[in-house]
Amino acid sequence: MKRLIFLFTFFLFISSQNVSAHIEVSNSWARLVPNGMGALYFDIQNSHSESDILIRASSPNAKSVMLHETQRKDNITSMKHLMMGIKIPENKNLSLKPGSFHIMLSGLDKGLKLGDKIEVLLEFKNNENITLYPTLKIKPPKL
Ligand SMILES: [Cu+2]
Repeated sequence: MKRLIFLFTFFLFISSQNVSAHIEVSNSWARLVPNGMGALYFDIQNSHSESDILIRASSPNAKSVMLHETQRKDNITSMKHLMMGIKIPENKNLSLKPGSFHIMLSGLDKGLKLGDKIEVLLEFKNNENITLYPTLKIKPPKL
């Protein structure tokens, strides 16, 4: 019981640490590809004087959600799983876009179709979590 109270107090302490919201996410959309796979893209604006890290993403609509970067070497395209997260430099705008950083979705709910929205939670090192509701598309929306 003591341990529980300690954990609870610790949790209160953590949640009272005011993590100011300096991360903004916009223009989110997700590409739906066959076999329950998909990729999520968006712009992240870090308006803080310190860098931040997108640590992980998760979704109730997908079995697996991973941070990826598409890389091209000697005309071979591959995807790198970014275990350490994606760094967002201070006072910078970082775009997750086709051919670059993206969130890989696999095992998407069956029955999802173009135009549907999914729910994705983003967790940052120094910012509160952000929930996105990107629409499933095939091609990037014209911005
Ligand atoms: Cu990928």
